[in-house]
Amino acid sequence: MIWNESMECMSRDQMHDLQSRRLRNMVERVYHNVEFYRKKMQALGLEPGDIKTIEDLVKLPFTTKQDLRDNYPFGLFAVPKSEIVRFHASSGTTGKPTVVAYSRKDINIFAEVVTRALCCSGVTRNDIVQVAFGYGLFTGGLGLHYGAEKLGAAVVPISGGNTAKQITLLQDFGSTVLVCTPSYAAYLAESIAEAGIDPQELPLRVGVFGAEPWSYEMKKKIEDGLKIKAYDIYGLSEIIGPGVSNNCDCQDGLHIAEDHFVPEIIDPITLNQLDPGVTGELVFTTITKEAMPLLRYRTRDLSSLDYSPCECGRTNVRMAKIFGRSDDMLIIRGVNVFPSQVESVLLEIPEAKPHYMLIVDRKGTMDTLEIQVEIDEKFFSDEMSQLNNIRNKIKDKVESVLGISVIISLVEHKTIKRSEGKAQRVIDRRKI
Ligand code: DLL
Repeated sequence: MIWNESMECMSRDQMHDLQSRRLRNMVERVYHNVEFYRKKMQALGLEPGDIKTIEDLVKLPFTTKQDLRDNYPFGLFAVPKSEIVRFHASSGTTGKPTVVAYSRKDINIFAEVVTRALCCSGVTRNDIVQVAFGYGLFTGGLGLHYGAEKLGAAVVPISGGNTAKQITLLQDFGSTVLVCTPSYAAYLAESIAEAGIDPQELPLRVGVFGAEPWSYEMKKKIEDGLKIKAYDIYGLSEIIGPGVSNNCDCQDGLHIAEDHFVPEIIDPITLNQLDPGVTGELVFTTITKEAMPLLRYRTRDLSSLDYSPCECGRTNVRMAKIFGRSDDMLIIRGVNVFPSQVESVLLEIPEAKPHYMLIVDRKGTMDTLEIQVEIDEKFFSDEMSQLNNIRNKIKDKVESVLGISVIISLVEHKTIKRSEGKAQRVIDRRKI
């Protein structure tokens, strides 16, 4: 079902007009209400009246995560504090968290876009949705919660972790939809198998997974392990949270709620806009948000845009699945390596489980990449030669894809810490 046909299926011309109108209003608002943007625009010699259509986006200044940090906690708000009804924050690995705020209208938009995303994933009001994203400052739990409620589905607000209870509720409540990170879904699939439960017997039918990059091979492992169809949900706190975009049944990219968030792809070096189909950094401008609207927010996520019609009937632009962020990219002996590339290769190998860790180090002047891989117990053997065969097979495949030599360490079942939220897959020990 398409939740909001008028917004998800309008002609490209209508969308252009709607976005342009909303952009004009939004620029006017931030210019008058957010000192940070007024100063930035003045520095560029820009006045709100210079922004007439969506093509004028390129004139506007970018916003970065650093800008949010510099204005911590409330410096970018465009409404008085009395208008704010909720905060979220993303933890960030260093320093203070990034704070985001929502007005009542923003909260309604948040629920609306998550409802659309769930409908895109084939969820209906007859479903029972087990929300295994963390509830709290993270946008995942509450975001999916209100979206599923708005749809009219029944929500099981279990939050992340507590795996034994997750399984009990999957069985006893008969949840039909699971939403969580893909790494946690893989862990749940493993735990269900270990408990001797046949996933075929569970009513679970759909998984809506996101908040971290995951490969197609990971998707297949989860679909096989849980006997479900998996969909990709994307979003980021700065823009709203989950629901910025989602796979439809065609699973060829993720439809963006572009009546609220206007995407661009830029070259991260020259900052020039790139054409549809070309991969670069994804940038969003919020055109309806009240409390903390952002102009041209640089996500660091790498993607491309596809404006061609989709068979599902939605006309909203599709973004390509995100396989990594520019800051996830490891440079090892001068070669660019994305953790998701390694994941794709590993998971094509039947003996490998979807649990791995990349350890980057430097010996002398030489970077090293060790990949720890868990091996399916049924292949674990006391025979050295058999383990060596598996190790060599993995090493050959990974090296041929990455183009650098790697050290493969086969580790025993459960050696690698299981993730209940966003997985940490890289330890970089280089002191650069
Ligand atoms: O992760 C919001 C979210 C919650 C999205 C639940 C989907 C589901 P942040 O914590 O601010 O917000 O992290 C945002 O996570 O810039 C991407 O790098 C990454 N990310 C989010 N969804 C996906 C996805 C939430 N489907 C950052 N695929 C983003 C790949 C994703 N990466």
